[in-house]
Amino acid sequence: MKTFLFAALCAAPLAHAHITIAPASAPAGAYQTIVFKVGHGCDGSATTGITVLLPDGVTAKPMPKPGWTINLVEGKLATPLQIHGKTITSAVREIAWRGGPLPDAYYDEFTLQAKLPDLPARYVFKVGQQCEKGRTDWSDVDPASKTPAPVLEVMPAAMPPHHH
Ligand SMILES: [Cu+2]
Repeated sequence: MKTFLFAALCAAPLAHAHITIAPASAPAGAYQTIVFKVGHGCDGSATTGITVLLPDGVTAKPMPKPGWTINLVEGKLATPLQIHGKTITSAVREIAWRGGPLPDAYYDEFTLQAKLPDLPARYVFKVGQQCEKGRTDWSDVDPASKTPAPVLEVMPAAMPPHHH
């Protein structure tokens, strides 16, 4: 009985899948493939655009997607980053896919490769969803919100093996 109740509670968010991120956690400093999963449109209207805002400390490249064009917006970094031994002061901050339309009855995924920060923390990826009618901003930091922003938990990188 307890098990059943637990399963039912876990299944509830899937029924209304939002826009979610996978994986939910990844090691600090990794080059990580991140997938944004689009579970439905805006109140039944087909999706025509997805815009991902990269959190401070994260740089990323989008994976091209047939039927969708990509627009990158570069901006100044709040904190300069060291990449390949070079100091980077500006980088892509916003990745937008336009296309579709992706009907509300269908599901799709938008992929990027991110260079994760060395600092373990919860990184919030605000996502804008444009639709034929209206839009939804997945930008609330509160996970209990109706429109929570996808969050990636960056974990401490595993210690390198060493010899005794
Ligand atoms: Cu939803």
